[in-house]
Amino acid sequence: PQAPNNVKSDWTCNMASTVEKFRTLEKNDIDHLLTKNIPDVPLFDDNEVFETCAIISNAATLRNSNLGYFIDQHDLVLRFNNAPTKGYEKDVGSKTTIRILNSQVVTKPQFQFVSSPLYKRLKLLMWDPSNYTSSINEWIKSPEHNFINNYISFRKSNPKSNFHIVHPQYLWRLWDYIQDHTTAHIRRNPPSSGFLGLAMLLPRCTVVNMFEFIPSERMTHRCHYYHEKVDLTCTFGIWHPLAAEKLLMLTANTMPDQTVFHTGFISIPGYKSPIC
Ligand code: NCC
Repeated sequence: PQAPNNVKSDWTCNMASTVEKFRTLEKNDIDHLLTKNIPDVPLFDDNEVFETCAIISNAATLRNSNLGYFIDQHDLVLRFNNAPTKGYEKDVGSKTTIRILNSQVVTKPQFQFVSSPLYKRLKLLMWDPSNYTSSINEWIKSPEHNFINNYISFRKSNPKSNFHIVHPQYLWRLWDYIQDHTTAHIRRNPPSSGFLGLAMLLPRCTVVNMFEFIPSERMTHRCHYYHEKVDLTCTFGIWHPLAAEKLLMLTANTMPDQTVFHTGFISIPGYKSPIC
C-alpha cells in the first residue's frame, strides 16, 4: 500500500484540529476496581506510528473481494468485535494488530470473551455507551452492558494484555464532531466501532485504508462476511449514525471511484501525512 502524497483533504486535516484527542479511561479517572485493572502501559506509545493502516469493516461485501493479501501488507490491521479471519483469509487477510470490541462482545456469554483465542496476543480496546451528560461515576454504576466482571477476569488471567477502555465521554465528543459536520439531524447514539477506529488511527498513521465502509459493487443485503444473516441496517445504520459516518469518510477519501466501488476501499490521509 502506498501513502498518497499530493492530495489535499480538508476534512481530515480539519478533523485533526477540531476533534478532541482520543482518550481512554485512566486509573486516576475514578477510584474503582475496574480502573485499578487497567494496564500500566498505554494502548499505543507516543512514538508508535505507522505508515499504512487498514481498517476492516465486518461488512458482507468483503466476501469474494480477494483483498486478503493486500490487507496483510499494511503495517497495522484493525478489526472489530468477533469478526473471524480463519477460513476467510483470501478476502480479509490474517493479520490483526488490534481489535475494537463493543461491550456486548465482552459481556454476552455467546462470545466467550474470556476464553476465546480470538482476543489473545493483540491490542484490545473496548467501549460502552454512557448517556450524553453522564459523569464517569454515573456510567460505571450502570453501564449499558455489564462488562466489568469479564474485563477484570480477562485482565487477571492475561496480565500482560494491552486492553484499554474508551473514555465514555470521548465517544460523545466524536458524536459532536459528526453532528457538527452533518446537515441532517442525527440521533443521539454513539458512533459505530468503525468510526471510533478511524478517529483512533488518524493520529498514528500516514494513511488509513478503510475496507468496505463504503459499500462496493458486491453490495448485498447480508450483514457480515462471516454470517448469512440478512440485515440492511448493518450497512446503513439504525442505532449508530452510520450513514452520516460513511458520508464523512467518503468526503475525506483520496481514491478514485474504481478503487472505492470496484475494489472496495477508501483511503484517508492521517495526521502524519505531509499534507496536513
Ligand atoms: O456489525 P459490527 O458493528 O460488528 O461491524 C463493525 C463495523 O463495521 C462496519 N460495518 C459492519 C457491517 C456492515 N454491513 N457495514 C459496515 O460498514 C461498521 O462501521 C461497524 O461499526 C459495532 O459497531 O460494534 C457493531 O457491532 C454489532 C454487534 O454488536 C457485533 O457485531 C457483535 O455481534 C452491532 N449489532 C448489533 O448489536 C445487533 C452493530 O449495531 C454495531
